[in-house]
Amino acid sequence: MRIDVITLFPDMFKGPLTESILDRAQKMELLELKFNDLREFGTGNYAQVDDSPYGGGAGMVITAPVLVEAIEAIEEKVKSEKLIVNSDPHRIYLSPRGERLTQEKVEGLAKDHEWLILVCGRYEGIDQRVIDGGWIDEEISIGDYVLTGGELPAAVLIDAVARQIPGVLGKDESAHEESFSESLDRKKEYPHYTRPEEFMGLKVPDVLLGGNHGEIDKWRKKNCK
Ligand code: 4F9
Repeated sequence: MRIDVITLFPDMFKGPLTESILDRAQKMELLELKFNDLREFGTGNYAQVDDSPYGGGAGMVITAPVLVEAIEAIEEKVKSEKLIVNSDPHRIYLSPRGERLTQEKVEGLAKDHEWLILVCGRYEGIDQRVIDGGWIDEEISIGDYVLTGGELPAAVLIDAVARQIPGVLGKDESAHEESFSESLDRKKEYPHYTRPEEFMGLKVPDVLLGGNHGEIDKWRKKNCK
C-alpha cells in the first residue's frame, strides 16, 4: 500500500512511523509512505497556503486552489512515475466533522485500497469546496476532541491500517491478532501478566499459572474491558 500525506508539518511524522513494525513494513516495501509539504504549493513571495474566513471569525482557512493543486500534482507524479498502476487514490480528510474511525473501518480501508492520500488540515480547516468539489472521498475523525491539526489523527490511521496489510505483522503478532478477534470482543482487552509471579506482594491470578486453557479463556472473557 502507498500512502501520501499532505501536511504543513511533515516532520511531525518522523517519530511515530519510523520505529518497530511500521519501519519493518517500509523496509519490506509492503508500505510506502510519503510526506508532502503543502507549503511547496503555496502562492506568492511567502508561499501562502491560507486566508481569513469569509463571514469573519478567528483563524485561517487553507485555500482551495492551493490544496487542490497539491492533491492533483501528487496524483499526477505518482501515476507518471508508475509508482502505482491501475488504481486511483482514496482521498481522506482528517476532520472532527468526519465519521468516527473504527476497527471495522480500518480493515475496510486496508482491504479496499492500494493507495491513500491523507489531507491534514490546520487552523480552522480547509475550504469546504475542496470537499464538495469531489477532491475528498471521505472525512474521518479519530474522536470527539479538538487537536491542533490532522497530523496526529493521520499517524493513528496509518498505524492502524498498516498492521492490516498482509505480511506486515510477523507470525506471532498475527496469530495473537486472530485469536484476539475470534474468541473475544475485539473492542476489549483482558489484563496481562508476566514474570515474576509475585511483585511487591501483588500476585498473578492462580488460574493463569495452572495451564488449563478452558479455564484461562473463561477468566479472560470475564475480565475483558
Ligand atoms: C481530526 C480531530 C480528526 C479528531 C483536526 C483539529 C481532528 C482535528 N479527528 N482537530 N484538526
